[in-house]
Amino acid sequence: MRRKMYWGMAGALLSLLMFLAGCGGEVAETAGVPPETVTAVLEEETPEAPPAGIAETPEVEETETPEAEAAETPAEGDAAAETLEIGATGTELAFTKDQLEAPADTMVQLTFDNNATGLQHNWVLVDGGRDVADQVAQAATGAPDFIPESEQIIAATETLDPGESQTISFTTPPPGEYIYLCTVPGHYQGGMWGTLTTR
Ligand SMILES: [Cu+2]
Repeated sequence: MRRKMYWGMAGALLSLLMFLAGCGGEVAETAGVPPETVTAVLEEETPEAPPAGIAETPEVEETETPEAEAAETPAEGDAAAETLEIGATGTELAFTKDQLEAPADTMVQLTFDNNATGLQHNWVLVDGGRDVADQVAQAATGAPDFIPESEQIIAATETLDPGESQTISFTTPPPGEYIYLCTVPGHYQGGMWGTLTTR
């Protein structure tokens, strides 16, 4: 009875040892994870350096400066820098001045006062001398308000009734002498003209 138990226990112990040995052998074979695998995964996740072509320097657009024009010298005061005054009085076919002077190529203001008695008058500056004034006066006869459409006219007031006044602005022509006249029929021929000298 006791012997059977011994051998039985010994057999069980042997079986246990063999089992443990077997298990240990299996664990040792499967537990080994190659370290190279982990390293390889880590290297793949490392972000790649950007290609050299992407790192281009962004172009800087040249921007216009709208302040440049605004910074120019303001033209304030230029319009009224030069003023001229002329008129007509009574029943004379004549201007109050037969000579005017002004700087050349300059914006000027001219005021024409028609203080005549019962006569319409105007003030018309032509681009030339007496010959040009003759042509304009002739063309004025049939023109509305006696002001003909003409490239030979530099500046003109309207034809004003007695007591009316008008101020006009215009750019004076290059240095020279230019005829001004009244184009109401018969007035230029009666002597209503003068000379503007620009310097
Ligand atoms: Cu007149």
